[in-house]
Amino acid sequence: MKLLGYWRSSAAYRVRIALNLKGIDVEHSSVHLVKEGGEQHKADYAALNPHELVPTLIDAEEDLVFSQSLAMIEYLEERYPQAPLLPSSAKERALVRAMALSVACEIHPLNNLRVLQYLTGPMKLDEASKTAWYHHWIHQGFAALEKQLEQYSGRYCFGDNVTLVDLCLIPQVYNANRFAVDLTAYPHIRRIWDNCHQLEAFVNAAPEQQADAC
Ligand SMILES: N[C@@H](CCC(=O)N[C@@H](CS)C(=O)NCC(=O)O)C(=O)O
Repeated sequence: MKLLGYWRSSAAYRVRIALNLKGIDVEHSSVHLVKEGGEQHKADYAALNPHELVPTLIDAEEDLVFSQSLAMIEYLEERYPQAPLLPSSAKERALVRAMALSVACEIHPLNNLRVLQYLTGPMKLDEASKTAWYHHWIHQGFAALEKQLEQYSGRYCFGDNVTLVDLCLIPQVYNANRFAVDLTAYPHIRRIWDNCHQLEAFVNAAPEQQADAC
């Protein structure tokens, strides 16, 4: 299998954590999101992923090329059930997926590179306004998630086992730190960040550990 990603991509980071937790070895290939206007927009990449976003996962054995990090993680979960990332009951799986999607659908897309570029480009916002936009959506999403963590978290986001929620949360926190968001109001999020970083799978998936980090 081959994962086309980028060291700072939160979505690729989610998949890297899943691969590490499950002990799956894949080839990594870098798609530079900024160089020369972004390699994700080049014709050869767009032919693989018409959304022009990373990651893309290729499983040549299955003649499969697809996008969307959560679809990739669910695919890995089905093919490699070791170190499960979803709980065993339907009720708990629903709760885990809902929390994970609250990061992946309600926070991440609003602060994605192309959205921020659109704000400072065609919409003519200055850097301070762009930063205010970024912080606004992080705070709105994290405040809601913090309440859910109050109810559901244990050592990790959902009880004492790592789940899909942690795979979504940790890259989002990494990104929020990069944009200097004050996370003081979110003690559960900060605690879970610390706990996840006790695990090699998370440490090794971090952007700075990737071969294309610069
Ligand atoms: N929902 C998608 C999001 C993919 C996505 O937004 N990837 C970002 C990096 S985290 C990207 O490629 N951005 C490039 C751009 O905005 O041009 C997923 O989970 O895979």
